[in-house]
Amino acid sequence: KSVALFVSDVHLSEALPRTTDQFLDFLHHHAIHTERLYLLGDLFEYWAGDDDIDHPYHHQIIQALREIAERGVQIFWIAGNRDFLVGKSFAERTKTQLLEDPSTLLLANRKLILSHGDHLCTDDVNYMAFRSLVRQENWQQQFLTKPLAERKAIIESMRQASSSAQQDKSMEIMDVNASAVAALHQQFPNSVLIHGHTHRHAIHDEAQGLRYVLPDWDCDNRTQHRGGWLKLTQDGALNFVYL
Ligand code: OKV
Ligand code: MN
Repeated sequence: KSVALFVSDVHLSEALPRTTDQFLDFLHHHAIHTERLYLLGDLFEYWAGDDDIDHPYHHQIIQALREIAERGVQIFWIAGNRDFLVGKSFAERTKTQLLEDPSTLLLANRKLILSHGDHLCTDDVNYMAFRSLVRQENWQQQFLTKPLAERKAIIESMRQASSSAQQDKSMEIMDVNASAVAALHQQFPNSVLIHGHTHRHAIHDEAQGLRYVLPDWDCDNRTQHRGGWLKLTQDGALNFVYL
């Protein structure tokens, strides 16, 4: 039995049935055999609010998470930039503990820093401004007063706008900022940083410490790489496992 599994950027969506099946398969056949499951953001392509919890598509994901939680797996959640509107109702339904970004902990004698990773992309000044706005309690309360259908329409239009703008943006601006990473390592010395978001799956052995970047999934438009997760075992070993 492993100590923990770390997964991010599954981007679950009804439009991606292969990805959905792979994730449900991951929960039933792999996550069930770990002590702790860490969901490190962007599990969903987007989350418009906890009042969308009973949507049949969401219901099957939530049931699967709850099932493994009831069978003894401790589930933890760090919000991504797509599913930051996940709230207490989702946490209660899935028996998941919501964590701050970043969160630090000691597991299998390893000091860990867990983050989604978007907060480290400080070169993307426009995104950082947007992030600080939408992460405000007031802003979210206000946004959540809008009808669900209206919120979904707003998010969908943002997605359409960004899919054309993203092409112009240099790839560099989308990666983490080296100084932001160094600062985090300095704040929590001798720790391994685990994050996702950038879709630049890698292990970085830098002066300040190790950085494990989780792979994104996307099993429907399978291109360069495969999805997977990071596994921490009793001996403190960290290994990627691929679909
Ligand atoms: C994804 C990124 C756009 C980077 C918005 C609630 C809000 C979800 C959303 C909207 C944007 C994801 C879902 C997109 C990633 C960008 C620009 C830069 C750096 C809300 C829930 F605000 F309305 F409440 N979003 N989209 N970027 O267009 O796919 O990662 S997105
Ligand atoms: Mn992300």
